[in-house]
Formats: sequence, structure tokens, C-alpha cells
Amino acid sequence: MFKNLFGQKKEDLESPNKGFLEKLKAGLDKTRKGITEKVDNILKSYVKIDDELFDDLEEILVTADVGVGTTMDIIDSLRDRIQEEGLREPEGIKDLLEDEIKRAMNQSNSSNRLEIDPSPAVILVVGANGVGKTTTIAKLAYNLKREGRKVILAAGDTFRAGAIEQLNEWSKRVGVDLVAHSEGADPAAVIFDGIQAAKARKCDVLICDTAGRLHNKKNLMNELNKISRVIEREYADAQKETLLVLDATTGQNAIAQAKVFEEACNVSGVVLTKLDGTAKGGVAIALQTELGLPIKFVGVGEKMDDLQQFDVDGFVEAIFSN
Ligand SMILES: Nc1nc2c(ncn2[C@@H]2O[C@H](COP(=O)(O)OP(=O)(O)OP(=O)(O)O)[C@@H](O)[C@H]2O)c(=O)[nH]1
Ligand SMILES: [Mg+2]
Repeated sequence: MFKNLFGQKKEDLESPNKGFLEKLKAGLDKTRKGITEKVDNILKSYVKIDDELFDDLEEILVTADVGVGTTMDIIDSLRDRIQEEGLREPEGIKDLLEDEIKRAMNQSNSSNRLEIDPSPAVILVVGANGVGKTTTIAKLAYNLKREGRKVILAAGDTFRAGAIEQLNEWSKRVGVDLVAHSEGADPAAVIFDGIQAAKARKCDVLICDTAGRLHNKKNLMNELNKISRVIEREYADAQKETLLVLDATTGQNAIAQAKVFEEACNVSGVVLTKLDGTAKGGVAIALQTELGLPIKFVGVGEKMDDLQQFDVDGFVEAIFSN
């Protein structure tokens, strides 16, 4: 029971990975074009491997929001690999580049899987305004419910007008319970009630929404601290995940946000949303490599089934596929 953390859907089981990869590829369309088509064109235009070629590759990665530091590391190890293997033809570079990106991303040994078994578990969802927290919660709830888990939501964003109603709508659509107070209530008190309800109703997963409030770092820290203390105290034996939601369309700004939230709470993983509309998907590479934050899911659309489990090799292969 419960093992399949929705990496694969039932209908994909006949041809494993096909549906999953096709959808990921479609979602990553702009990022893929921004990287792989440009790489192909560059490699075609050179007859031998020289410094200028490496400069061009560097520029492609930086433009795709891979980040300067990460890009330099990748290009340095690419140079070493080319020398070690005695490669002379530019066209051979593409496979090595793909390989080096995978290697850089796989360095961190934290798991890309959601750690919520055995139940009960609590998932705290944090992130700046408008990044896609509430939508991600709905998607998570939908998928976890499909896998047979009993899910309950807590409307911890009591700050933004309409936030509670938005989550309420989603809870009805997905068919899961919601615990909510009124606007302006203490978020920690909402989470407290959510935990009591999860215990009483024997839920497997409690998912907690929170307010964005990045503009006020002190409030953000106080609020997240208080919520974390309530969870520690009231649900000590539960598995705990703190998922940071980042909007891929913001590119390098997502990295800056990640740094702020890492100071404010104990982030266990990232959900990178809106990959479908952006060429900045390279930011995933920087997040995993530079910050060592495991990406657990990616959002590739606004619908309930537009959330995919993240897997380094699948992601890089999708970017490099033609
Ligand atoms: N294209 C696309 N849109 C998304 C994705 N995830 C979320 N959105 C959209 O982004 C907008 C903001 O989403 P919310 O879930 O309300 O974001 P939030 O972080 O809860 O926002 P606040 O509660 O205001 O802080 C909505 O219009 C969503 O439909 C995604 O993966 N792809
Ligand atoms: Mg919200």
C-alpha cells in the first residue's frame, strides 16, 4: 500500500515512463529549446573544440538560468572529461554535457522523494506570494488521495483575502477535508486544529497552506517558527516535510527566495512550479547543485494532474531530447 508516490500513473504502466516523459518533455518545451537547440547549432558551427566553443556553451547555460557558479563548474568538468577521453569532434560534446549536468545534480545525497511513509505525515507548504503554493497543495492532495492515502488540508494562510475560500474550493474539487478558521486568525492555531483533526479522523497526510509575506522577513520567520513549534510539539511522531514552492519563471530570483526561506525554516525539498511557461527551467540545475536543495516535484500546468515527481536523470534527458 502507498508506495507509488505518483511518479507513474496507472495508465502508464503498460509502457513504463512513456506518458511521464512525454508530459515532462512537453512541459519543458521552452527550456529544452533554449538549451538543446542552441547547443546543437553551436556544435554544428564548430569544426574543432576550442575556448570559444566553451564560451558559447557557457552563455547558453547562463541564459537558461543555470546560474554562473554552477555553469562554470559544469563547463570545467566538461573540459576535463573531453581531455581525458581525447575527444576531438564537437558533436561528441552533447552527450558529455548531458552527463556532466546529471553528475552535478546528483552530487547532493538528499532524496528527491517525498518522505511521508509510514503515516501519519505533515507537509508544510511555504513560499513567496503567488508562486503556486495553494495550487500545489491541491495537486498533492489529488495525487496522494489517488494512491489511497487519507488527506486533510489546513488553511494556514489567514493573511491574504480570499485565500481560505480558494483552498476550500480546491478541497471540494479534490474531495478532501479542510480545517479553517476565519481571515486574520493565528495560523499556528489553524495548524494546531488541523493536527487534532488529522489525529481524530486518522488521516495519513495533513497538508498545511501558509501565507507568502516575503516582504516582511521578520513576520515570516516568526510565523513559520511558531507553526514549526506547534507541529513538533503536537505531532512529534509524524513524518515531516517542509516543501518550498518556487516559481521557475522568476529564474535567479527563485534562488534568492530559497536562501531567505532556508533561514526562516527547515526546508526539506522544493516544488518548482510553472515550468510549462518558461525557458528558465535551468534554474532547477542551480537549485539542486548550488543550494543542495532536492527538487521533489515540478509543476507543469494549472490542472490537478500537472504535478510530476522530479527525477534528475529524467529531467536532464527531457531537456536534451530532440
Ligand atoms: N502555468 C502554470 N501555472 C501555475 C502552476 N502552478 C500554479 N500556477 C498558477 O499560478 C497562480 C498562483 O497560484 P497560487 O496557487 O494561488 O499561488 P500561491 O503561492 O498560493 O499564492 P498566494 O496565496 O497569493 O501567496 C494561479 O493562477 C495558478 O493557476 C504551474 O505549474 N503552471
Ligand atoms: Mg495561496
